[in-house]
Formats: sequence, C-alpha cells, structure tokens
Amino acid sequence: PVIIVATKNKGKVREFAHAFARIGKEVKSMYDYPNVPDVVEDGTTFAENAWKKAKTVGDALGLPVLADDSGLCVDLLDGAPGVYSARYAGEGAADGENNEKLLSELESRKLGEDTEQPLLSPARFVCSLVLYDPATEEKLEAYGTVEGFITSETAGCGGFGYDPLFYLPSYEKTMAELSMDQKQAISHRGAALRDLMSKLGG
Ligand code: ITT
Repeated sequence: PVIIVATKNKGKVREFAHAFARIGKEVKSMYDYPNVPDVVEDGTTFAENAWKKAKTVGDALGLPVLADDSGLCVDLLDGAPGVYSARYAGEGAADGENNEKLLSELESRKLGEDTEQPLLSPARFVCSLVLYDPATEEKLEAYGTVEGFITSETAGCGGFGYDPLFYLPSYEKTMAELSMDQKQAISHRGAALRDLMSKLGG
C-alpha cells in the first residue's frame, strides 16, 4: 500500500509519511521518481496549482497521485506571500530567507503607518490537496486552513517553512514548537487530510 505524493518539499514528505503511516500506507515522493518533469506552478490559486501538480505527475507516472499546494496568507500584507510562499525571497530561497523577507516586509509596513502597530499580524496557513487517478481521470479535492499570528522573532525548530514565525495563541507557542502529532491535529495540512479522508468515506 503505497501513496505517491507529488512533492519535492521534504517537510511535506515528513508530514505525509507520518500521517499515512497511521493507516499503514507508505509514502513515496518525487525523490523516488527523479525522472518526473518539474511542474510549472503558475496558477493564481492553491487549488489550481495543486491540480497542475497532480495532473502533470499523475499523467507522467500513469499512477494515482496526491498533490499539495499550500502557503501562508498574511492580512497586513494583503494575503501575501500566498501562492508565492515557497519563493517569496526568490526562486529556490531557503526557509530562513523567506522568513527574513516576511519580517522585513511586515517591518516596513509597520513603519509606513502613523500609529504604532504591533508586529503580530493575523495570518493563516492554507492547504489544497488533489488526489488524481489518471486511469479513471477521477479527481478529488480537499482543503484545510489554520488561523494564527506572525510573531517578530522565530521560535522552535520543528516543522518547516514559516512555522517558527506562526504563533498560535491557544498554545502560546509557534507551530515550530509543536510535536508533529500536535501540528497534524491543528494544521492546514492535517485539516485538509481529514477533509480528504471523509470524502473518501473513511
Ligand atoms: P512542492 O511544490 O514540491 O510540493 P513547494 O515547497 O514548492 O513544494 P508549495 O508551492 O505548495 O510547495 O509552497 C508551499 C510553501 O508554503 C512552503 O515552501 C512553505 O514556505 C509554506 N508552507 C506550506 N505549508 C507549510 C507548513 O505546514 N508550515 C510552514 N510553511 C508552510
């Protein structure tokens, strides 16, 4: 029982492997299929990009695949970085560079205001999943989101991406300070996976 996830993001691979292990499924990623062509992620929505990844990779392999397009939307930045989350500080940017870019963008917004604004800005993570079977051309979409705030200093070393800056008031911790089980219980990806499972009838 193998599930192929159309991703090269190692943080996503870890989380999917953890989640699917619970139901006895082994996760394979694009690291197991190095000949699959890169997907051009030029969609304007998470759902559109998830579909592009699922369709491109599913058709290339001739096997069912699960694709994840996700990102961070910050209110004070009018929803940025959004679908550009992975490359906010430039193509191939490291997580740390994206986090620095986020803080500097927020800092400059804050300085642009007359009134003193706290750096804590409401934000949400969003995750769109698409499960696609090229044999039947069946496509199943799922979605999840989690609300939080962007803090001014990174904390924690779990998770990946913007997790060290994503503060959850109910835990008084950032997403990067949670265990993988805790993150999965509340995250956008965990919620999207539960949505997917319920649509699959399980
Ligand atoms: P694939 O397309 O190969 O899956 P990617 O990293 O390019 O990998 P996306 O285009 O979906 O994937 O971009 C997602 C970015 O959003 C990711 O690189 C992080 O910066 C951020 N992100 C998504 N989920 C996150 C999470 O759970 N925690 C922190 N940051 C996350």
